[in-house]
Amino acid sequence: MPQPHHKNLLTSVQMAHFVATGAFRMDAVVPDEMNQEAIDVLKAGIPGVPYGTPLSEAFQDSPFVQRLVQLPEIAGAIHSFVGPEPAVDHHAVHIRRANEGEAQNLHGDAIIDVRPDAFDVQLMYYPQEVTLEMGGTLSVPGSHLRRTNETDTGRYQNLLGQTRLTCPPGTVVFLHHGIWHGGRKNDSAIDRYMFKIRFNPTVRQVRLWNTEDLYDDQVAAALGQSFPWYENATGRLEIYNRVKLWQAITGDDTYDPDYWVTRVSNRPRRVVAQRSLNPHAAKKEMA
Ligand SMILES: O=C(O)CCC(=O)C(=O)O
Repeated sequence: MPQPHHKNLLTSVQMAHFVATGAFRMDAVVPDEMNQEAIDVLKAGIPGVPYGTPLSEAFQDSPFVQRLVQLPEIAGAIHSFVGPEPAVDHHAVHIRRANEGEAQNLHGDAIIDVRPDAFDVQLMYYPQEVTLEMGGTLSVPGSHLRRTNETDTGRYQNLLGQTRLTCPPGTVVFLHHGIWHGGRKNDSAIDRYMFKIRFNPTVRQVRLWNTEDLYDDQVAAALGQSFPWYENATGRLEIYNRVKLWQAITGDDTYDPDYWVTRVSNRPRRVVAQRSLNPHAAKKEMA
């Protein structure tokens, strides 16, 4: 895959937004002529790709998908999240049928995966306009670092602050692998299509985006945001988890705007005790 131009990489503020919310949305980023073609391509099905195939070698039989991932803004975002030459984990065409009468429960797309310093990203491409009736993907901002297992989140309904995607044609949403999400009930007369690819990084995810604004105040503001479904106390853990992830992907483990990580990792080494800490030596000192 050609290296994306610097200007197509995400900024630090955009990356911080992703680290805080678990999602990044690019409205109408795919041109209309591709969106027009897409439904027929997705209806025909996208041939399988063996797990772990490097992106540049994947989708040899799917020129449409190759064009999709090579669009400069999309290539720039993929590079920013997972770096050059990620591996394709899997891909799928998701269809919510017209008036199908069912919704998916909330779920994450893998077993518990709490890597604190790495993540997979899922590209979701919506070729059509998605209206509220069409059952756009439900997702829960800020849920991606919470430790729950795959479909167990299905017991939760209607979390405060959840979002249901409505979007113009050609929208791409990138999701952190852990985010709670689910396709909603399609109450419209139109089948709703979405194409998803999950990418695994093959390099350490450190400073893969445009870092010119690394210490912009808006980075701290993005990382510190809360969401209405968070508990007063446990919600703070999400901020802690995010800062840990941000430290890992920036390579700066001193960055901690509200000192949550600093507090709980504070283990000073300097000993100022008057007497020796070795009990045998201490006995001798007493004698
Ligand atoms: O169809 C959708 O909106 C979401 C489907 C999905 O992400 C899934 O099945 O994991």
